[in-house]
Amino acid sequence: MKVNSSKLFILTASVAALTSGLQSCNSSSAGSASTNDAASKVYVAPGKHDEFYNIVSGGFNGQMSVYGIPSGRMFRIIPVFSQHPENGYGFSEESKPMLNTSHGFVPWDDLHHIALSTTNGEHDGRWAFGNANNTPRIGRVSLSTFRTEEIIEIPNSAGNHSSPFITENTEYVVAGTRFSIPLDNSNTDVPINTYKDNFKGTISFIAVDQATGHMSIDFQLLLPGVNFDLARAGKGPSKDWFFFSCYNSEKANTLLEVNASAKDKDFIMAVNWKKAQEYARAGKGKKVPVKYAHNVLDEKTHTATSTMINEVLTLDPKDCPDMVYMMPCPKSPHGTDVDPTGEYIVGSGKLAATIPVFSFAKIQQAIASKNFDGSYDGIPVLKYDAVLHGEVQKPGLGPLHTEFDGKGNAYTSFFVSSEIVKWDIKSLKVLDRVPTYYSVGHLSIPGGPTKKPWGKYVIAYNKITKDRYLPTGPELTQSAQLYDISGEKMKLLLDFPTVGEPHYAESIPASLIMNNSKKIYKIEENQHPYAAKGDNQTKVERKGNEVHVSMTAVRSHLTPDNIEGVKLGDVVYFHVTNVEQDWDVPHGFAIKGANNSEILIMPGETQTLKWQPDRIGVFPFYCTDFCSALHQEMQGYIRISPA
Ligand code: CUK
Ligand code: CUA
Repeated sequence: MKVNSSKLFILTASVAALTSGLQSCNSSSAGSASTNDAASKVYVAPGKHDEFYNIVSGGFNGQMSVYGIPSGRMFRIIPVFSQHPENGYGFSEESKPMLNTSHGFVPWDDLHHIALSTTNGEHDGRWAFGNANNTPRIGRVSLSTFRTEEIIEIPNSAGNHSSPFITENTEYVVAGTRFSIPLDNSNTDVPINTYKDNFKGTISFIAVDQATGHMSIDFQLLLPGVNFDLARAGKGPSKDWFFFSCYNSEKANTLLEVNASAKDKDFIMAVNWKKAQEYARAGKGKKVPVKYAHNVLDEKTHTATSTMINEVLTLDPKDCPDMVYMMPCPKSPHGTDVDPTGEYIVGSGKLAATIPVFSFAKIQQAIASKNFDGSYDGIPVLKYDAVLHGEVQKPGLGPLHTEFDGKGNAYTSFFVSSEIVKWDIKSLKVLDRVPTYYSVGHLSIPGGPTKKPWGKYVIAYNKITKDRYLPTGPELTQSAQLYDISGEKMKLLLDFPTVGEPHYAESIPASLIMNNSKKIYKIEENQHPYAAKGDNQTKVERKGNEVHVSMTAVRSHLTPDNIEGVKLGDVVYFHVTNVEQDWDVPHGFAIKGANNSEILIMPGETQTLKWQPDRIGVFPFYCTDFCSALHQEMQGYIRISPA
């Protein structure tokens, strides 16, 4: 926030005040569509569907959420790294192991980036990946069930920000550490000011099984102690490469501006991942001891299991020539984005007054000529001028992230000057600019990071909303803004508030979701050990001081609904199976005094609520989800007697 000078803010704010007054009579100069025009473009009539599904990161909320575009309506919150009492995620016995880590149970995180799976560089609607920034992890959400199916922890990492970006066919998801640290298996109790000697950066390449989506860390690159910020894989001609922005090339252990921004340029690191993969296969790597959790949801039992893994294969660029190169990039690059053709790589130096655009063809020539600009910790540095396609001059202040419309245009967000700037990738000419309200972070164009953007809209995710909404206490909502980019000039259509702090988001056509969506879990396929697939299978079983209740839920009763024979000191597990035949009738279950949430059970599945009664008495339980006219009748009692 330091760089967002108040003067600038006042400037944008007054432009905003001006435009809101003028927008209906003078739309083009303000970048806003006229009110009627805008309303008709975002209006989705009752009963009609949105054109795109926008999967938005929840920031410090630790979830993803799903919005309709162009309406901006929120459809669903998908918990990934945070417990979610609404559906019992992270509370039910089945889902708790999903949040296990080498540090134990970690029920919160900070999710910044979404990566939707692609095939041949185009969205395929299979999975959404998200990163945990704080306790390094990657989560994978199924886009057919909208559930988190897998979470893998990343060892030798601290601040998993440069993640989870994917290769063209979702072969790999990457995880680059923001904080360099002493590696897990080294002496980690070192003075912080020995950073330069003891701290390392790493990038993990996580292989994705194409049939199941299951992730495994294939190898990890051991790199200089810079801060990796963001990344993008190449596509088309550059598809074997990955590009990572890095700041703090000074390797300072305190990032007061004088330290971290002392140098004129930081780097974008180019990694030939195909080559890295070959080195890994050829035995060039070294297995090192680490400890990390790998949590997978079983399809048949809907139960997550957590496995601890004890080693990782590391590759050192010193042993692997022609694998990693550094490209100088003006000051503190944040985003690095690759255009749909795969030829242009756009850097965004937060503290630079230009947008550098690199050419993949030139990078290849520079590597072939071996005419380097020295090396950085043994990694060859390419000459800036040799790899540069050109710079967009004076585009705005504080460039962060760039998206593409597939028509040769790039759209870059400017945090400090609160605007989106549209420019031509080939000529580097600025074509248009519109204000955002205010301090925009990421942008998202449907299909924007793929080979085939759908174009049509750009969505800005803003950090600050100031006067856009009535204050809800000192905490205002974060928000998104939708702009029409179908014409030459961008036009603001809609503001919509978001849940949590949105960072990156991706949109795909609703049809992709419709085709892949899973509607029902077949009860015949339910292999949960405590499933009761009909009232005749319900039971109350004692195992020592554990009492397992196999219960059914169906409109409009819970069976059994009178439970006795349980004593204080027992631990009760309510295993509730929803035996509905209709796909859209979930039931809930909650009990008085439980230090837990409810559970929400989809038709065909079994979910378990654990409860330790704290006193003698008769306790009511009930269905929490209004499921039929006899919903209130879905209730029962459990009696707790003295031990
Ligand atoms: S970051 Cu949020 S505005 Cu964490 Cu991708 Cu750039
Ligand atoms: Cu079942 Cu309400």
